Amino acid sequence: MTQTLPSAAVLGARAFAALEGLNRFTDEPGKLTRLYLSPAHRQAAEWTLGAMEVAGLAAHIDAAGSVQGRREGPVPGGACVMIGSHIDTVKDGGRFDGNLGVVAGILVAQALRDAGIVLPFALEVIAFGDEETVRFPTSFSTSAALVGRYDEGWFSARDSEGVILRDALVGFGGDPDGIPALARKPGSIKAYLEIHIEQGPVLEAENEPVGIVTAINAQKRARVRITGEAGHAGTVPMALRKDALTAGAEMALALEAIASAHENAVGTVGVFRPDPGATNVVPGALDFTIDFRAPKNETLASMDRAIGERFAAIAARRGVGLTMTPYSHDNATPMAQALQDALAAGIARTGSNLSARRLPSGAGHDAMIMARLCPAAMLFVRNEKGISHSPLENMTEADAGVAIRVLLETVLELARQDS
Ligand code: HGY
Ligand code: MN
Ligand code: MN
Repeated sequence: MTQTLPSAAVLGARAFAALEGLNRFTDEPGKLTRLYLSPAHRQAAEWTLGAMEVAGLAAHIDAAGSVQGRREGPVPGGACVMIGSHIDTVKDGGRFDGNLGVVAGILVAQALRDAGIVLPFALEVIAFGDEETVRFPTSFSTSAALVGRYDEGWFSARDSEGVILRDALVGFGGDPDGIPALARKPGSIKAYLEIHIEQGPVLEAENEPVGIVTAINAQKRARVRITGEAGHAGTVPMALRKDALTAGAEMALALEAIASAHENAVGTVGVFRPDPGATNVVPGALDFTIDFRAPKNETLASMDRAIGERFAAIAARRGVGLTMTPYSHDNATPMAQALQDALAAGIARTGSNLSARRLPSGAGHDAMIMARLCPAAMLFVRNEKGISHSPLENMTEADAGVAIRVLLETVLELARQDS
């Protein structure tokens, strides 16, 4: 019996119920911390696999730890429309970042199956596992595997406990040797679609539940190590110190000034670890990270030069050693125009009161990696005060439902275009 498609309200309720289940899995009870290849990631991947199977998808956990689900189209092995996002989180993160997009894909597959709708292409849903790259110094490694851009050097990357990625992957049940075979052929994915909370203030300020992403900002990250001289906090005169921490602090403020001086740019020092980290010891070394972003590649390049020059000058004046190790760099990535327009059609079919507001993304997403292989597009959903990467991250069930209904209508729009 063919049913009608579920309403936005029903889809929102289903999404929040599913997120309740998925977000039980954390590495830090009382917080949502689910890092790549952790025990909680494994549990969440198995939960996701089960949810995909209930929705009628043939599912498996792949060699890199992503969960892939597929419903065949008329031509077995034919091209697919892929809906995806990530189920790894930052430390003490929010419930919706990434997770919403995966649940949305599963609910779209379930709704189409329940309505007896046969698409002219295969439908895939994917739950990436290393989008946040919080644990290892990688760069969107699981979506990179799918587009054939996996960096073999990542296998020897170490987390803050010294665990090597290759060992963690094998322990998770992944297969380092199976990663090259994950790469999809050009043309095998017709479209990659991702729903994601905006993580910014625009949609809420304009009272819009959803918006279409035009482009994803360029971003670069690096690990920085300062080496000075450890000493007795009570006896080393200030003029004779080679204090690694204060040198790094001056560099952090320099990054802040450089980012503030470049149009729509941002710069962040998120990790700051002095060594040995004792109250009465002048820090002899410091490890910290820099993350900087801008809408234009040339702006990012100008910031990169300024950072290199300023950090070197600070290190020279203070007589400390400086090592900068870039580990992630992605150019600004425009979203496919035709898919943006398909999302606009999906919005129009969902509600005449909705506008197809288009806006850029300051946050990075797997969509920027998928765009190296296939047309990619994102639908942003309003979230409370734009707060994200925080336990305060929040959104409404109603908005989740509207977004998933838009995604459903967009897939049907692509089917109409294909027929
Ligand atoms: O950092 C980011 O932009 C994303 O949340 N990984
Ligand atoms: Mn995300
Ligand atoms: Mn995130």
